[in-house]
Amino acid sequence: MTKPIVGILMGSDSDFTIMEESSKILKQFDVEHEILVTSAHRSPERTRKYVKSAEKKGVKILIAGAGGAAHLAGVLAAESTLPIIGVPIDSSPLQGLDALMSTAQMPGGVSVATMGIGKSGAKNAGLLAVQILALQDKKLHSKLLQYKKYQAKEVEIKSRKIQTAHGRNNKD
Ligand code: RP5
Repeated sequence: MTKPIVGILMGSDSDFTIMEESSKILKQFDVEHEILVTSAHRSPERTRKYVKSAEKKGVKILIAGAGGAAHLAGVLAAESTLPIIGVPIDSSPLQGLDALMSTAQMPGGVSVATMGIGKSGAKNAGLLAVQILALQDKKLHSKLLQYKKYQAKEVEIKSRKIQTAHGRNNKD
């Protein structure tokens, strides 16, 4: 196995169904990554140790998903100069709004790129990681161009299906 360039962290195993969306995108673009559970609050020492070891082994970007009073991304940003992408998870009674605020409202001087709440946020976190890496990687850049083309084609196909069904409805 080659070395991971992206680390996907999450505060609890209960976040995995959301955070696997980041992993799916990275797999789609053949970006080596590792996944682990570590918590800013429940395992602060493990979190700190991981950041230091990740930097040493060549990880370039960290994605952090957490719910509730979500501080995982912020703590990683405090401990590291790597780009940190935060994903707010809708795991609390406040449905992720608390996590969104906690992740986004960082003090000036400590930067976290905060995605939207939940699955689409996790997907976009993976995509943003790919886009950052593509700045230095032509192959990845051309895969991104293909991805966008495919996505635009899919919209056309969906539109055609709706238009066809609508045409049928009009004749009924
Ligand atoms: C947060 O608390 C985790 O990121 C998770 O979203 C939430 C609930 O964790 P569990 O109680 O399910 O372990 O720290």
